[in-house]
Amino acid sequence: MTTADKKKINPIEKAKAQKHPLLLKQELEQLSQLGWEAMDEFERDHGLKWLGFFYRPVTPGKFMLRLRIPNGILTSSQLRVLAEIVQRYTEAAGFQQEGNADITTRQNIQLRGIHLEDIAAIIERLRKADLTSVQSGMDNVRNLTGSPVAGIDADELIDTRDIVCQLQDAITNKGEGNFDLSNLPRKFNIAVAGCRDNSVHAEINDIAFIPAYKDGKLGFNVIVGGFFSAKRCAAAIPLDAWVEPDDVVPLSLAILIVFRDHGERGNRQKTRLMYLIEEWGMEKFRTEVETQLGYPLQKAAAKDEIIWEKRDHLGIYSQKQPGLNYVGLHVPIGRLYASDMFEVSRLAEVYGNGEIRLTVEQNLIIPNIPDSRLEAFLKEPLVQQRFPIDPKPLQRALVSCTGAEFCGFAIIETKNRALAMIQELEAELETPHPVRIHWTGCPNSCGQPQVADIGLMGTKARKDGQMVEAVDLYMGGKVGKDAHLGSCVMPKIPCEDLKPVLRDLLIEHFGARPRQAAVVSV
Ligand code: SRM
Ligand code: SF4
Repeated sequence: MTTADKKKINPIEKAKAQKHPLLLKQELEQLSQLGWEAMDEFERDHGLKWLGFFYRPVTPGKFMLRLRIPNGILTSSQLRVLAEIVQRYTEAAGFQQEGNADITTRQNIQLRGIHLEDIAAIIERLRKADLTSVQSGMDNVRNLTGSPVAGIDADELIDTRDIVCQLQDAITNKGEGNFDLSNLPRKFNIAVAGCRDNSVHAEINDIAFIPAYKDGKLGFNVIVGGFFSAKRCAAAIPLDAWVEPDDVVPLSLAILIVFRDHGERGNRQKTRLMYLIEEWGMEKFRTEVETQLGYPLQKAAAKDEIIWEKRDHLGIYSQKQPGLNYVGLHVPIGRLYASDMFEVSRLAEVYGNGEIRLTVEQNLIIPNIPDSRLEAFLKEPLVQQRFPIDPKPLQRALVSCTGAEFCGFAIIETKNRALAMIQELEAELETPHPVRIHWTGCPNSCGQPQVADIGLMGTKARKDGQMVEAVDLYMGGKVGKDAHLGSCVMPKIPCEDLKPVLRDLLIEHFGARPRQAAVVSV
């Protein structure tokens, strides 16, 4: 990068320099009078994302609201507030069914159909419910992920809940908005793993904390710079640092400040943290972080404690608290309707202690169900009919990004297609174990195809002289211990030709058998 290049700043930076987008919070009344059509384009399309409201060119006038759910943990009353918000928009959003929401690949929730004139009231409602959507998009730290079974897992190493909440409070100024940490050069992801199975996909975060023992003490090794983008994907690399749990917040803030003050602000395809680390080299990066932190970092522990295969947490598990269980429910492609959200809230209250947890596989967990209540819980219609605890193996591990239904970047439709195709494949094949199939509608990789057994990334291909919806097919992604990224093995498969390709792959590589044959051999 030449000095001249470094001085160039991109248009988003210019707009941010003119007015900090968090200031929009004070102008919501005027904006609602103005209407979304007349709003300044930057503020509508980008600025409002600082408050968590995403303009959707696919559904103009109906915004998406991205929450922050630290560590993926929320209460039944919080979920009910979200259900009420979404329920209002059933008609307005033009959904065939009632208002909807999605569980995201960062243990988070997004709501659809929001009107500009309701934003101020929604922000106030969220505040009263101890929720926030602030800084959930654009040049901000995204939802902070942590072990979904923190504090309840009998085998956990470090309870990540408090750490993640403290970090969220520091980054967002307790949900009110933090001017100091909301003008980063680009988006930023942080994950804190507390168990042995890398339930947060540590390697794809800008900073990840991974449990490790040093001199008999339990803390975290730190890896940095992981990211996916349309142009490049990189796994995080060691910072060569080990920290105690109390150091997670100060170290994260120090890294964020170094990134904020020194990160590239030119070509937005090259402004993620990894580019700064590469420009400086890890030694200089680490030294700058230490200077910002005000004390030297300890060297990394020789090994970390990620020694298990990744768990999906679906099914029934005894908690570390005797007599209590957590139950993981499968939410097909993460899609929730208002009625589901009300029902999940009710179940969490009637059978558990009102707590609900989300996973990066877009599923949910209801914890704290006493042994004596399990049987009744499992008979509930929502568990029996909508969100099973033991779905079929292909459906079990299906993940999908938003895709063309709501996302302006999408090259293809994902969620509905993914679900329909998996149902057809389940009908044709008997698969001995789950196969993690991840769909993502464009190369931005929100659906993380690089961590899947089979990843499908939206693209276009030419078929019979026509451009058609297609996928690049990825394989080899490994999660849990020894995690590594998969790569594209088959480009440009038209979606209409995909099913037989998947069928063959499932048979050749994952032990699937045609159902007919399975019946015959029995
Ligand atoms: Fe993402 C942009 C959806 C996880 C990489 N992502 C977008 C936008 C905001 C684009 C837009 O404005 O339309 C999508 C909103 C669509 C919508 O209406 O829902 C979007 N991303 C999602 C979600 C909802 C996918 C899902 O269905 O679960 C996930 C929300 C997470 C959250 O709760 O905050 C989501 N996005 C991810 C991940 C996965 C992760 O974090 O583990 C990645 C790859 C990891 C990473 O960021 O390094 C990811 N999203 C991107 C990128 C590429 C970033 C880059 O450096 O180039 C974009 C485009 C951008 O930022 O310019 C993007
Ligand atoms: Fe949208 Fe592309 Fe992300 Fe899917 S991968 S949500 S299509 S930006």
